[in-house]
Amino acid sequence: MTDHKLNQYLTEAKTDINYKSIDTLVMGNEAADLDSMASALAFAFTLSCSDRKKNIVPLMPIIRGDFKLRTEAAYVFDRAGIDLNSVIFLDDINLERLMKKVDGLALVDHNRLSAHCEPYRDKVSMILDHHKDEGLYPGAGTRVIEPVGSCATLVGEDLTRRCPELAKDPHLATLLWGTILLDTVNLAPDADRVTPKDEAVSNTLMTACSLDQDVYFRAIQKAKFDTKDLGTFDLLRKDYKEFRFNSNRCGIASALLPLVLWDKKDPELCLSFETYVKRRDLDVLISMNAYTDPEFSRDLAVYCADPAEHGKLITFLQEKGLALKEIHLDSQKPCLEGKTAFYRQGNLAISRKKLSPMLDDYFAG
Ligand SMILES: [Mn+2]
Repeated sequence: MTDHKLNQYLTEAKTDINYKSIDTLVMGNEAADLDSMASALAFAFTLSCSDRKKNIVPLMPIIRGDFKLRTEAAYVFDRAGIDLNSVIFLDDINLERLMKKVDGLALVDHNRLSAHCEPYRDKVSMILDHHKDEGLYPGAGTRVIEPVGSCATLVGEDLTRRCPELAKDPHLATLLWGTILLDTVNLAPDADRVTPKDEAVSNTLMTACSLDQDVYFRAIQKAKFDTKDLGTFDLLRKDYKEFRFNSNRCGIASALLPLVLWDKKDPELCLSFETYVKRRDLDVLISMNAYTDPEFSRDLAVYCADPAEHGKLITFLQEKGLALKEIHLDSQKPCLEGKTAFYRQGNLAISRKKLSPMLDDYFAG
């Protein structure tokens, strides 16, 4: 660990936030996926290496406890030997107080501030991103917005210009290369994500890693779908969106495992759903479970706080063509007086993006 320059930098940056003013705070997007987090760390490290006098700090815009939910990020960070204690998460700081000491904001992997950061729009000084350019923050001095497969590619390109010796750092390369591989589906042309620039940067980084491309990619991909360390609450909040439809609060989780497997992990699944609903004060909780076993499949779990609502909602969803077929899970007793039920979803085309407007219709009627 002694020769881990990235960790040394992160440890220093974390200590310094308590004493020094911050020249640039580097932040990824709110979803905090691997690309966002890796890009923020690597870009902050690059800026710091290119000007040692500057105090550059990366911030992960999620709480520490949520990091493990991003199982692919946890895996790549681990392969890169990153000491998580040196990484700064949202609950390690007081954002409002910290921002008073921040001079410039560097946005990576997004080019529009999240709602809670909007008050700091005048501080945006740099943007490195691969999403659609929304044309905001014209005052930003550095503005690299290109539709490449991964923001990590732009960070990698930037570091070869700003600080060429960093491209040889095996830990940094492992972090960025893994991110590019995941985002471009292993640089596969048919996935329609990879660009010549992703390939070029990937080739540069690869030489600094002692890893086989296919083996590394498959391991990251496997980690992404690995739910063995996650309990029901983690599975529900991992990829979760909450909606308000005409005064009804509705949570829709997207999970990556079959309900039969979830039932084996948690024999008290119905009760766990009820606890989750009570904590979030929901009227309806839906879990959409998509997985490949061996064919692509979808399951649906529906919890309604009001049992009378359950039948009506299911009838409505059937009319909308979801083709639900009720399944009975081994360990679940008749579930909480008709509040919870589990289904196989025959219509594979209905994702959360399509389900939420349907629910909006339902509650409007
Ligand atoms: Mn991205």
